[in-house]
Amino acid sequence: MSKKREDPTDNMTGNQSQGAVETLPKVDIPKMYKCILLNDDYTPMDFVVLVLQRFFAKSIEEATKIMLDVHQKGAGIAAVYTLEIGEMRVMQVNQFARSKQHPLKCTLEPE
Ligand code: TYC
Repeated sequence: MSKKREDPTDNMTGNQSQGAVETLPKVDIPKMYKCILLNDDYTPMDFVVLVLQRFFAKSIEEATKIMLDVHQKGAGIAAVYTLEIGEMRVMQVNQFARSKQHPLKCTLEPE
C-alpha cells in the first residue's frame, strides 16, 4: 500500500473547546501530477496557445505566457491534476497534436 498523506488543516472543528484532545486529521490529499509541455521547433505558437486554452482552461494571456516560457526554457507546467485527470489531459493533447500533424508532446510527472 502506498503511504497516504493527510490534510493538517482539516478536522479542526469540534474537538478544541476542552483544549486537551487533538484528533488526527481525517482526509487524505490525493497525490498530484504535473502536465508538462515540451518545446519543439515545428509546432506553431498559436497552436500551443490554443491547446492551453482548450485543454487546460487558460486565458489567452496565461496561455501565451506559458507557451513563451516553454519555448524559451524547453519545458513547462501546463497544469497540475490528480492522476486520472492528468492522464486524460495528456492523452487528449497528444492525440489532438498528432491529428493536426504537429510534434507537440505533453507528459505527466509526479509533483
Ligand atoms: N518552439 C515553437 C516555435 O518556435 C513553439 C512552441 C512552444 C512549441 C511551446 C512547443 O510546447 C511548445 N514555433
